[in-house]
Amino acid sequence: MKIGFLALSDIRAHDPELLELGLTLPGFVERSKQIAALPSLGLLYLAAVTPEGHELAYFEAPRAGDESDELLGCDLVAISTFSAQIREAYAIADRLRAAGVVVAIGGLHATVLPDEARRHADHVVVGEGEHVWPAVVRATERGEGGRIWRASEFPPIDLATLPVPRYDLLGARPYNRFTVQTSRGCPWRCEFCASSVMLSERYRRRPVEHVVRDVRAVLALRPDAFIEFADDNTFVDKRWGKELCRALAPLGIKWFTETDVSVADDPELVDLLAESGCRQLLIGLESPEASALGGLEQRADFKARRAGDYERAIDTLQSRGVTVDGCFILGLDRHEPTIFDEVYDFARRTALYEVQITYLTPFPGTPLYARLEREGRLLAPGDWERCTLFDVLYQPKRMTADELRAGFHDLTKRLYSHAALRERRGAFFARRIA
Ligand code: B12
Ligand code: SF4
Repeated sequence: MKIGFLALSDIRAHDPELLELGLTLPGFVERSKQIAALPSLGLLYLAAVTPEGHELAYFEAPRAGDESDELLGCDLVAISTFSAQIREAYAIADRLRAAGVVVAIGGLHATVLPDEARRHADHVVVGEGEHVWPAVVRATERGEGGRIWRASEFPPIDLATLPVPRYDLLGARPYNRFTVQTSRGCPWRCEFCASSVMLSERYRRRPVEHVVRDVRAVLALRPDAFIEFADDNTFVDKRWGKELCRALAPLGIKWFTETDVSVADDPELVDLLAESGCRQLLIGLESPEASALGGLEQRADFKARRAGDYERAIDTLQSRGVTVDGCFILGLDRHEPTIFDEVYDFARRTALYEVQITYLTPFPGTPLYARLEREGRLLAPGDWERCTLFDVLYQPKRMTADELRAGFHDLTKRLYSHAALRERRGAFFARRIA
C-alpha cells in the first residue's frame, strides 16, 4: 500500500487585532518564526513502526485546501490532530474518503473526542499510537472496516522500545528546528493542561543512549540542526537529567526544552545544562504571584508552592547563559485587571529573555473545560478552531472578556516592542556570568 502521513503545519490565531500586532512586533515575529515550522514527531514515530512492505510519504499542509494532490493516490492516510486545526483535518479527511482513500485520525483532539472524529475517519485512535498503528495498517490491508481503537486495548508502551523516528521522510523541507523526545507525560496535573498528559497517565523517561541515538540520526541528515525536545517536563528526575546533559555535551548541539521551575534547584544540573548546549528552557510560570496560582496544579499545588522561587530560579539559569522563556497565562480566576502590569513588571525585573503570554484556554477533555462548562462560563462551546491560546473562549471571573482582550493586546505591545526587548536582553547579557 501507499501510506501517507499528514500534519497540519503553521500556527493559528483568529483575533484580527492580535494578528496585526503579531506581524509587526519584533519579539513576536522572532518567536513565531522559531516555532511555526516543526515536523510532526508523532507521525514520524508512526512511520517508524509501520510494518514493512509499504511505500511511505510524509506531507504537511498549512491549511485545509493546501494539501498535496499526491494524498489522493494513497491507500491509507494518517492524520494527526490538535483542537485548533481539527475542522481543517476533518475537511481534508472528508475529501480523501470521498476519493476512496482510507483515513485514520489520531492525536490529542481525536483522543478526547473520538466519536466526533469517527464521523470523518475510518479509523480513530485514542492515545499513544505506536502499538495501535501496525494493527490499523494490517486491518486496512485486509480490507476490514474502520473503528475506534484504544491504546489501552494494547500492552502499554515501553519507551525503551521506541525506534528512531523516520526523520528521513522529511526530505529537504526547511525546518528551523527538529524535535526529539526524551520523556512523555508529567507528574503534575494542571487544570488547563492539554499536553501529552492527555495521552497517558504516567511520566516516563527514555534511556539516555536512545535520546543520543535519535539526535545523531537528526544530525546525520542536518549536521547543524537545532534540537527541540518535544517533552512536557524534561527535568523531573534530576539524576537522569544530569546523565542526559553529560551525554549531550559531546554532540556539540544547541537545544531547547520545556520543564518546570525545579530545574534550577540543583546547581550541578544547571552547570551541566549550560555545558551541554541548552540555549533555552521554557517554563510555565503561569502568574507572577502565588496568590493567583492556588489550586491550579491539582496533585500537590506545585505551582503555588513554587511561585516564591521564580525570581531566584530565573536568575540562576540566566546568569549561566541558559535563557528562560517564561510563560504566563492571562485570565486566571484570581486575575484582576492589574495582572497585565504585574506580568510586565515581573518580566522587566527578572530580565526574562523570552516571554510568552497566552489566554487561559479550555481545551476539550481538560478539567478546566469541565469546570467552566459546569459554571456556564464557556462563550463558544465546541468552537475548537479557536483553541489557539490566543482567543478568549470563556467569561473571566474578575474582569470582562473585553477587558481581558484589551489588557492582553496592550501587554503584547509593551512586552514585544523593540525598546522592551532591548532592555530585557541588555540586562540578561549584563548579568550573564562569562
Ligand atoms: C511541536 C509542537 C507543535 C509544532 C508541530 C505540531 C505537529 N504537527 O506535531 C507546531 C509548531 C506546528 C505546533 C503548532 C500548534 N500547536 Co503545538 N505543540 C507542540 C509540542 C511542543 C510537542 C508536540 C509533540 O511533538 N509531541 C510528541 C509526539 C510524539 O506526540 P503526539 O504528536 O501527540 O503523537 C502521539 C499520539 O498523539 C498519537 N498520534 C498522533 N497523531 C496520530 C495520528 C494517528 C493516525 C495515530 C494512529 C496516532 C496519532 O501517536 C503519537 C505517538 O504516540 C506540544 C507541547 C508538548 N510539550 O507536548 C504543543 C501542543 C501540542 N501544541 C498546542 C497548540 C495549541 C498548538 C497551536 C494551536 C498553537 C497556535 N496558536 O497556532 C498550533 C496548532 C496548529 C497546527 N498546525 O496544528 C497544544 C495542543 C493542545 C490541544 N489539545 O489541541 C500543545 C499540547 C501545547 C499546549 N500549550 O497546550 N505545535
Ligand atoms: S506542569 Fe506543564 S506539562 Fe505538567 S501538568 Fe502542568 S502544564 Fe501540563
